[in-house]
Amino acid sequence: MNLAELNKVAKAMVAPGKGILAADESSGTIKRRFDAIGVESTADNRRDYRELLFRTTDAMKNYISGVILYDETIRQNAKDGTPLVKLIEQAGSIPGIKVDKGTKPLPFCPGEVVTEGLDGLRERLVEYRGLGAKFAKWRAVYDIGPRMPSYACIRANGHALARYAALCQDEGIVPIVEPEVLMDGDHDIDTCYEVTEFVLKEVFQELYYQKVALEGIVLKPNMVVPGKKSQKRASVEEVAEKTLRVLKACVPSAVPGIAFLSGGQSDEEATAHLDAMNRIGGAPWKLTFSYGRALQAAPQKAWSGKPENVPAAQRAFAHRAKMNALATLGQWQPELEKIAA
Ligand code: 5MM
Repeated sequence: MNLAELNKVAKAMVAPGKGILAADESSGTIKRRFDAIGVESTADNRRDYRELLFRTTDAMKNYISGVILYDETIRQNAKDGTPLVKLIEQAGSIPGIKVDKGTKPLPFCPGEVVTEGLDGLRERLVEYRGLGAKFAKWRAVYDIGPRMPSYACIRANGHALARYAALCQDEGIVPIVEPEVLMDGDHDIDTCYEVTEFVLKEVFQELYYQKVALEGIVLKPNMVVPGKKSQKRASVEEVAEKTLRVLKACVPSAVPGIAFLSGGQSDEEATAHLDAMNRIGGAPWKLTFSYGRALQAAPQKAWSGKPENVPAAQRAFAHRAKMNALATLGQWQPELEKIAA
């Protein structure tokens, strides 16, 4: 492991004023997204859509430090034959790859899941590195419910995340470590805080046991928010304060950066929360975004599968990328949302 190189890549992924585009929807997820806009999920349509994002040149150059790809996309060429990975590199952005194989039911833990994909991972990492990936991503999922998440779930997922991260570093690839406490359900913000704290403590313990160098990872956590169905809503300030508090309690300062997932927040909420945290300031790590839905919902809707809508979709993507880039600097203002990109 060349720790200096891993640290260099990790720092570039969380560079101030930039963030990560999560475009690693698996086949089932992208089909659901396309269904919502009335587009058939064919390989060509998936290629056309992702190509339009990666060819949003100014936004990619100025605001997107890295792109998380799915296995299909890292092998795909643009319409003119240019590999999609090359488009990302030409924009000065870093290609990465989702390497987990999704979730499976966890034995004896009804309703809970564990992320799989460790078997053969080293070989896949070697192949992905050859295809241009400099970082990888693995997502663990924790649902909040009655007696959930269980300790079995927290331990199994923490262990898998650490095994994945160690393999990545051994192969010279920066691991994005993504423990996602879901915001489904009716729990309040303090329950989210408690579960997030337990999950993060376990993840960092496991990373230590597996000898992962924290200087060479990027953490991708949820923010501390109330469940979507909770009657008790939280202000932007409360979310920012509680998210920062739990991270300070759990994440060592050796970690170069934290790139949040959006998790089902609205586009503007995800931006406002990130902005508020960066306005508070004083954190030992960079705080940025690694959004999927909060970056892509607007361009997907604008595109709707029609070639004539590509410029509008690119404007929508550029706008969200710019808003979130400003949020990484604590310089976003709600009024900026009204100004067309
Ligand atoms: C883009 O979605 C990613 C892949 O999800 P599936 O494996 O379920 O298809 C997902 O891991 C994503 O990177 C993160 O959840 C963050 O995305 P959001 O939309 O929560 O910002």
